[in-house]
Amino acid sequence: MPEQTVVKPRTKVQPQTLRPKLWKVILLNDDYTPREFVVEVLKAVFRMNETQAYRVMMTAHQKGACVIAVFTKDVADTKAKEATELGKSRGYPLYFTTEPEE
Ligand code: TYC
Repeated sequence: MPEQTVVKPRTKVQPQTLRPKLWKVILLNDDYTPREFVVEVLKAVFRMNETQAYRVMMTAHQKGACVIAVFTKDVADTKAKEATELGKSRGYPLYFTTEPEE
């Protein structure tokens, strides 16, 4: 039997990532969408109660934007799209965006 050289690959072991990166869903202010409609969308898509939804809406209204919550990327993208579409279906420029958490 011929001699065999076994070459062991030198692999660098990466520490396992325990948590997937989370993404923020951000509500942006605009001048046209009615306040009450923003509140209804927040309640429907993000399962907020009236008080939470009103606070988030007012923060975006006064500061220009408000972080709503964090999710995995898929869920954040889906919810942002769904909420933006609800506004669009009523002719409003309501806009939700996503960005990775630090
Ligand atoms: N600025 C809007 C108005 O005065 C209300 C509004 C609040 C719209 C928050 C979007 O993300 C928003 N009718």
